[in-house]
Amino acid sequence: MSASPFVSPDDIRAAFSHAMSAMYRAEVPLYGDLVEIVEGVNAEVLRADPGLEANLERRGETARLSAERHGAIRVGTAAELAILRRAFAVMGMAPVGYYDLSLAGVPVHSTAFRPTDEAALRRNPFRVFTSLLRIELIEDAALRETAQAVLEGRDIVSPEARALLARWEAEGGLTADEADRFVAALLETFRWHGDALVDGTTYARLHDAHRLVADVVSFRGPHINHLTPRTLDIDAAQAEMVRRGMAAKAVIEGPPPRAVPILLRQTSFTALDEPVRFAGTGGGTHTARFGEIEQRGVALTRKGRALYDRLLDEARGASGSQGADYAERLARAFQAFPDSEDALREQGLAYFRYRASPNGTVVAEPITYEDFLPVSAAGIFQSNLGGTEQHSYAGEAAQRVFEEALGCPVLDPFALYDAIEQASVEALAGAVA
Ligand code: OOG
Ligand code: NI
Repeated sequence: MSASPFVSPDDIRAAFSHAMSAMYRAEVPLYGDLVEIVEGVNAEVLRADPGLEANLERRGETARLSAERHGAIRVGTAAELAILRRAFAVMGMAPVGYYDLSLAGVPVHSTAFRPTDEAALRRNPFRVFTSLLRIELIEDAALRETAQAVLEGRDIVSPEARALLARWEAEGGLTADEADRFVAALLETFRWHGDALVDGTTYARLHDAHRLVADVVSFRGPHINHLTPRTLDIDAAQAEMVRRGMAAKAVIEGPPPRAVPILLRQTSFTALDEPVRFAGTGGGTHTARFGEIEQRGVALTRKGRALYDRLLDEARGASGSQGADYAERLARAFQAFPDSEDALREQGLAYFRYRASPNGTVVAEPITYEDFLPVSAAGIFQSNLGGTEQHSYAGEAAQRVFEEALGCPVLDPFALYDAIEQASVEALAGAVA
């Protein structure tokens, strides 16, 4: 077997995820505290439950746990989205899923760039929630034109990153040295710059249209706005955040606490006020970057997801609100969601991977959810925009427009989980035959 001269996309992704984490830790020291809390809680959970530890170990999840995180960025134009799609492809990350957030009053739509096959996920599951500004939702035509001009005048990817990207596309890979240079050059795209591209008056007008519009348009590039480590017990991690005096979000997004975790639970601490220098003269502060933690559970089938969506609606009520009794309402609504692995499997609500145990019996293991949740994402956006203003956009899902900007269709997450489950069934049939 001749060795490939190229570094695997999985290794480039792992290096990139590591570099992002180091950069964000330096930019937002509270992120380092969050990582520390999560590591402490995870070690404690594993110590208290050796069965869980063995389970995660066998599924190859322990190794990925401490390296696991997701990030989020926001871009302004179709061209920016398209070049990032190409850059993420170098790292084995493809766009999965479509999230329309306009209905929640946020003028963006989004996808998640992530690895898609089992081996790659096990190696490093780094994912980036990527949102595209829907500039047409800025009502003031003059402001819309100003925003467009600012966005068209910036280049978010450096010449070096572009050159290496072109090389990867032409040669089908990068050597170790090129991969190192690519990671370092692409990292610059996501760095925070306190010097704005716009003057103070323009910033204020963009901010009045929507805080998010100011965040996307005013700066040199799509700074990483949070990086999220994965915890095994989000309630314990949240309690520790509060104990340390972090401004944690009041409500944990997603399903209630359960014996068998499903999908994704998330919480965050509110964004920092950071100093900004405006073009020309003057300065101010900008609120954009924050910290978040997440706990991941089993992926749900279409049927399971429909039940989740229905029960969540029920808990939120007609107003879609999360009032003081929300935790109670959520728990009550989700009593209708079966809470054992057997019931989830027998009723076809969740995805499982099947394998033969050493004594020949078949074991079913939950397949981890790798994606995001639109209602939760809207809650995370809102809690971190710093304000209380309510917007509503008559947004209808615009998936086709998004995909045109992206340059390809997004992958269907259900199809990916189906394929993983199906492959395990076939491998099992092969083993028994
Ligand atoms: C993304 C918010 C969504 C999540 O984990 O659901 C998100 C953003 O604020 O840009 O990160
Ligand atoms: Ni997030």
